[in-house]
Amino acid sequence: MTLPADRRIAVVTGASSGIGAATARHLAQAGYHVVAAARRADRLEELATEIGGTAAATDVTSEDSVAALADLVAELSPRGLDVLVNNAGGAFGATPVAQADSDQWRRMYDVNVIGLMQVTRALLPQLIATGAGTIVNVGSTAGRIAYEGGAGYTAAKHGTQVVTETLRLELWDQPVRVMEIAPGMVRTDEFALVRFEGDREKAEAVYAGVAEPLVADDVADAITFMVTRPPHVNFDEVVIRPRAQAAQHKVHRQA
Ligand code: 8X3
Repeated sequence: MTLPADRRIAVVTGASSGIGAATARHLAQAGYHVVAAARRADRLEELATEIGGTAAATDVTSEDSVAALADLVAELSPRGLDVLVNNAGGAFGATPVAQADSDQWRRMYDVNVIGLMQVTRALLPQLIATGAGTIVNVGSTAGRIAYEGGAGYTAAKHGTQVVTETLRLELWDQPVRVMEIAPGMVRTDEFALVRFEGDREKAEAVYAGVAEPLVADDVADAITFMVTRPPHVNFDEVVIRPRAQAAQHKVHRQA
């Protein structure tokens, strides 16, 4: 299928749940044809049907899989790609450095940094081709600070941040904006559960007593605002937290 030449198109990675799925919905609402990319094909099909987009079963850590995603985008939109939201990422484990699990650290670097690079590298020519491409990398407040037990994740998310900054410098003369959104405490179905390997009690404790953590829709709403500004307007970085989180360790919790 080829989209009409005037149809704007966006790719969202990690679109099977949480911030990615919400962003896919919000961008579709804003008029984009959304290519929802993630590993879990069944969830993507459902989402794609709901939003009238395209499902793309993709593992961002695999170069072949990412090449197939780029081919799919080229087929859908020969004129190029308008928006790329690099959202695929995650935290695995929360152990102190002294007990760190090397495989968890590798997986975090792989998805939060290398995966983001691979998707960006593959889709960049298509972003340039439209004459007004936008990249939004989903970082984290974990890419700004340090916290106990967080080093594997904070190191990876600092990586996301610095790759974003580097790319903006490298693309200074190209028609592509490079933005980062860095969310703090966002309550999603999976982030904390994945981090604590399915331990519901530990996952719940992250949000305990916080009346209103951010939800995925809040972040998706901000991303949609950022990408729908005129093409010369670049949000270098947006840090977004719930009001109850004044700083990483300063969280208002009710008993
Ligand atoms: C999620 C923010 O506080 O869990 O990216 O590191 S935090």
